[in-house]
Amino acid sequence: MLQNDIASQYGGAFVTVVSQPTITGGTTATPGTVIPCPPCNSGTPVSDEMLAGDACLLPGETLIVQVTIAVDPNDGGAFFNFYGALENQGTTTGVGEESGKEVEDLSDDGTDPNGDNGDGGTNDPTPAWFPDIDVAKQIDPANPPII
Ligand SMILES: [Ca+2]
Ligand SMILES: [Ca+2]
Repeated sequence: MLQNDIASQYGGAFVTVVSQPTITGGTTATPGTVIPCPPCNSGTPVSDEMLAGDACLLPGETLIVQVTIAVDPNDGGAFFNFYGALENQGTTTGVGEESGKEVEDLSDDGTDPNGDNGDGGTNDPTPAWFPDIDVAKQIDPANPPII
């Protein structure tokens, strides 16, 4: 299972899902199927389950799921961390076919699922930064507006 409750983690900054979750890569031969999230397109919170539970990953195999969302970082209900970034973290769980034991892992910021991605630990949320955009204007005294 792959769970990612983006709406709860982003708060009011989450607007909607732009493109449904899709499997875009990985090394497993049995990636399973993704679960479309129709509630996302109606403006209600995104379903946090992204896989149907039919994926099978052997030790060391990977599966990449991509979803595109729209955000409004200016929403008053946005949840920012101490440094001013939105944060997101997915959780994956599985059951060993032979052991029957349940395992779980939280995502780490970066592309290496086995290491710390060069920062922090192995379970760091991924920050999303939105630079400020400012606009200014002035009247050029050499070319004043015609009134
Ligand atoms: Ca890390
Ligand atoms: Ca991890």
